[in-house]
Amino acid sequence: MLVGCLRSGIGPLTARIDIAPGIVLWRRRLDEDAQRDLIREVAVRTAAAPFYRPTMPRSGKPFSVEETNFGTLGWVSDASGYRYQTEHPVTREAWPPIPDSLLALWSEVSGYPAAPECCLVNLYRAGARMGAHQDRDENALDAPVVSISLGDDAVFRIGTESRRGPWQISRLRSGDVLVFGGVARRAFHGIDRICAATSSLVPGGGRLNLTLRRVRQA
Ligand code: MD3
Ligand code: FE
Repeated sequence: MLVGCLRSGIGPLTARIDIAPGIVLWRRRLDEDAQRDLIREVAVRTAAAPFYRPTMPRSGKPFSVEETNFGTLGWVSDASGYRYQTEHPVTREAWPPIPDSLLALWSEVSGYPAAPECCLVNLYRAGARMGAHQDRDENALDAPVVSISLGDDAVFRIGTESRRGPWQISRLRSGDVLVFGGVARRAFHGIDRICAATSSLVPGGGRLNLTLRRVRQA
């Protein structure tokens, strides 16, 4: 049993916490080895599909977060709006494939019968944040979103379908996996701040977040 857990990168200290209806937090679901393996898989892919800084619809204001994607569809934002597209907006190349380890994780925790099409990768250097928003650019709203945290701790905010809250604040740490489904799928959420230098995992420092999403109806 222990060997099986270690082999699949599931930390022996992983714990399932039910945060709210539809939200499951798997603390330390990825152990240190699995976290380092994932960092290497990200590095290989971002050499071909580099992080870039998206801009806000209408205002054109740059995000504080840098982004790239893996999978057949990537989420992008620019002056003309939010959308999913098949190519990297700077290189115009197809996005690199989603790592097999993340496809396996999706199968284990999502309970969804079809594979994710998008792995959005968010890079938070010190000072970056993400304002409260809903994820509503997907047609497959019956599929959950699975989020993996790597590197520095983050202060995470999760609310309801109302922009006004109420809010629950929690801390996300390296190796944590969050699953949002059902009534939580349309909840407002955001990253208030990054706790700088709480981890040395990410080259150059900061936090990486990978979110797996099904975009089209299966
Ligand atoms: C709750 N990312 O990329 S992941 C995003 O840590 C995003 O980078 C944050 O929000 C991050 O859109 C939070 C957790 C998350 C992702 C999707 C959700 C929470 C969600 C969709 C519905 C409800
Ligand atoms: Fe989001």
